[in-house]
Amino acid sequence: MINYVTAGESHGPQLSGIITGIPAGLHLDISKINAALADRQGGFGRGSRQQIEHDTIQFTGGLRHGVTLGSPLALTIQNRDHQHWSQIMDPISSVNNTNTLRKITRPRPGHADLVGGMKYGHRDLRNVLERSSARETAMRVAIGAICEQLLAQLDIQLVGYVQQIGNVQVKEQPALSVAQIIQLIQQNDLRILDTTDVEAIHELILQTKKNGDTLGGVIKVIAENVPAGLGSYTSWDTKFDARLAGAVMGINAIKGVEIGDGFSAASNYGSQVMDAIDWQAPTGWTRLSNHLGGFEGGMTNGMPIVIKAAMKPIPTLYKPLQSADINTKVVQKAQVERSDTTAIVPASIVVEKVVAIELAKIITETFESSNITRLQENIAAYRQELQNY
Ligand code: EPS
Repeated sequence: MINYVTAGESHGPQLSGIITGIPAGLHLDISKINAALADRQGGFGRGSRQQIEHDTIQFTGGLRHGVTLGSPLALTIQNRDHQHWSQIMDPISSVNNTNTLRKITRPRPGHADLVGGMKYGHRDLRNVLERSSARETAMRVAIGAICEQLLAQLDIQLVGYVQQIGNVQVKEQPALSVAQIIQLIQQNDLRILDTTDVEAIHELILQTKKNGDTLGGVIKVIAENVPAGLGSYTSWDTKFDARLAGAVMGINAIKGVEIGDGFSAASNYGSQVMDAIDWQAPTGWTRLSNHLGGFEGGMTNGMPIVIKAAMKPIPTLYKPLQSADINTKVVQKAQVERSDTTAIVPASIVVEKVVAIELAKIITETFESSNITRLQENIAAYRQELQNY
């Protein structure tokens, strides 16, 4: 079964990741992992940090000649910006002059700064900010890109894209396949389907930046060809939709998660929300619609998984809100740190990769998966069995 852990501070020497449970024998395309990392660095509305970083993945365990060994994969991404922070963020040596530490004492509302400091007893809130920074998501994207390659070997595809930026809702185009969505969103720097509003959104982001403010948005992920029956209705903690929602909520700045029609289903009649069942040869069981986003009883039902995430605006404001100094307790403006105006585009890649991780996790939990060929055989046999149920 897959598990992972990440470590590393935003301006520390590097990000590290360990992932266990990836089957042996999986040929990894390293260029695809690096492409995902480059995509996460892009998007309109990013700050200047991304001009410094050129995220690439290094393997220091679990891989031989590009093929997984079944042992833990050890991953590294360098923080190039660390060279400008080498004294401030030195893991071992202390600095002589504490004025050079770039201490944070005026917490930013909406960031982890204040509560993190209170909980861990830090008097320099940089100790909180450095880890709560969304820089960490680079490693989750690398791990998700590995999981996505595993899923591709099982004929499962997924994509994450942007549906809304600030209050601008992008027109949806119904019944697109994952491949068609990928093709469309690669043609603009907002990862949106319909380009009518690209200029208006660019203008909105630029104006927001000028105002010293930030923007959030809505992300949608679709996963196709997921076998039915992942997760279980038998106990609350075995329901896969709940796990998936939890993992997506675990991404920085995500404040809402919706599966299928989600909140809007609450105001419709049952007859408008349930997906009628059909059986067709040779594919077998299906549904005539997908209001429930690929889940019934906490289990995948074979329809595409549709999950949406609401991202709040970034809490670092160039025109800061009221805060108070943790030492003097004097009420004054929050501290300003370099940041992005919006990170909705990178976040759409992060949500996609986190969904990939959770899918790979539940699959390797459900099926014997020491070796990729055996896993492929197991899943093919299982799909066949379901078709004839
Ligand atoms: C972030 C603040 C900014 C972002 C960072 C997330 O970092 P810096 O202060 O170094 O400019 O660039 O995101 C990344 C570094 C990244 O790779 O996504 C924050 O406070 O969360």
